[in-house]
Amino acid sequence: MSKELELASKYFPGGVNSPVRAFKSVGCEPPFIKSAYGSRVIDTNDIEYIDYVGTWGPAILGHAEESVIEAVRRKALDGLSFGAPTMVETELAQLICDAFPVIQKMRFVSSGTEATMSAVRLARGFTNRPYIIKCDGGYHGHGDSLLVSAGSGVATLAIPGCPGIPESIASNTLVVPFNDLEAVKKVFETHKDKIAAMIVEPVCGNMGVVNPKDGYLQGLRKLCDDNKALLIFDEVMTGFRGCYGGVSKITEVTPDLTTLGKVVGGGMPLAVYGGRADIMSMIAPDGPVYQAGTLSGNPIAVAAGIATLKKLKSDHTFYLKLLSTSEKLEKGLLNAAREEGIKIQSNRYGAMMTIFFTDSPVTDYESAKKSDTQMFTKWFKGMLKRKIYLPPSQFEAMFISGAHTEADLEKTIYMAKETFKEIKNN
Ligand code: KE4
Repeated sequence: MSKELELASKYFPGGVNSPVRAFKSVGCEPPFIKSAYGSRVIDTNDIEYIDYVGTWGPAILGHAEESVIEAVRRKALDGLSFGAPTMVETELAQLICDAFPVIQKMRFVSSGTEATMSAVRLARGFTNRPYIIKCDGGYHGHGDSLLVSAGSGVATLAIPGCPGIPESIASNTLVVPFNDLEAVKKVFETHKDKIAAMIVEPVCGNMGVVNPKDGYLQGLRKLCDDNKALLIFDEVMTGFRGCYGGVSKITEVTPDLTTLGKVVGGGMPLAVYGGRADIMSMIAPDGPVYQAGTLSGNPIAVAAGIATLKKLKSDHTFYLKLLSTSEKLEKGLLNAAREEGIKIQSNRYGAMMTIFFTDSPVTDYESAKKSDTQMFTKWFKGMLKRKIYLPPSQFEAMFISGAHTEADLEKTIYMAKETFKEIKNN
């Protein structure tokens, strides 16, 4: 065990502050990162990697982007936190409403988990109904209601996703397969007037990237309308990842509530839930649904978010270049695998992508789980050895940033060829 991991493990479970960072699913030790810039991260042994984790999505501009760093530095000089309203929060809210017309009113919180947890409580408070529908393999943070697993069968109530979650809470969540409108229809028929909302990643990122089938999101909108339930788009990962807005903008499907995180905070602890003003008016102090936070809307985090969104908004070629880079990488990896006779699938939404080690299309969690995770592990280790830092799980997404250069892509694809050559024979 590395000396860093050994010491950290004295203080933190697994030596980490979020489980995926421990690299357990790829059976190797994580490098401890000491700094990052652009498309690179540098570990405590001064090894520099081309980074496709991007701190799990926030680093869309690349790490330590100068306008974001300068905004944080300057704001910090004014003091770190006041626990009082500030005008910078209003400025960020205006930017968010401009990018997400489906968000009329919002509340800032400090993590995506807080955002989805609050959105679920709000949906239950607004509809006065107990049940929530989520998709099998969908991840919405570690709130009790959403950290659940599919029960047996399709329309049954969920079971706790881990110890510590009471059956009484888990059983208020219904789990359906992603991309299966019939299953959602059946759940509404079985529990008609008890369903407050369906929460969905409109493009999944946590079973690996899985895109919605044509008509799926539109179908969810209709089923929720027909059953007077709310539709919640969890865009914590997809927000600003495929355009200067969300999947709701691209598909023109309007959710009642949206959650955001990651990019919107520019790498600082900031997330958002918001949507229809009539629903948000239920939130204290305007309404009876309580939600609060000491560091909610923290001015330093807000300054990072403002700088990030302003940078994304001001460069009209940003997304054109980002999507072209992402497409080139995807094509290069597919060709490299094909040349070595290794069967992979690639699912991509904008600048987030997953390479699945399977020869059949991945359209939901069941098909994602058919991937050869041992082959994924060999791929991951081979690329890490070649200084390419990938997400340490088959069921996560690679994130490409505006800082990834042609040279980064060429090196990544070259190293992928070397790795595919190496792993095909053993
Ligand atoms: P956080 O509480 O980690 O800020 O956000 C939870 C969350 C909510 N919704 C979606 C769609 C998410 O992807 C996430 C968090 N994503 C994971 C990566 N798959 C964060 C990485 C981690 O858990 O360390």
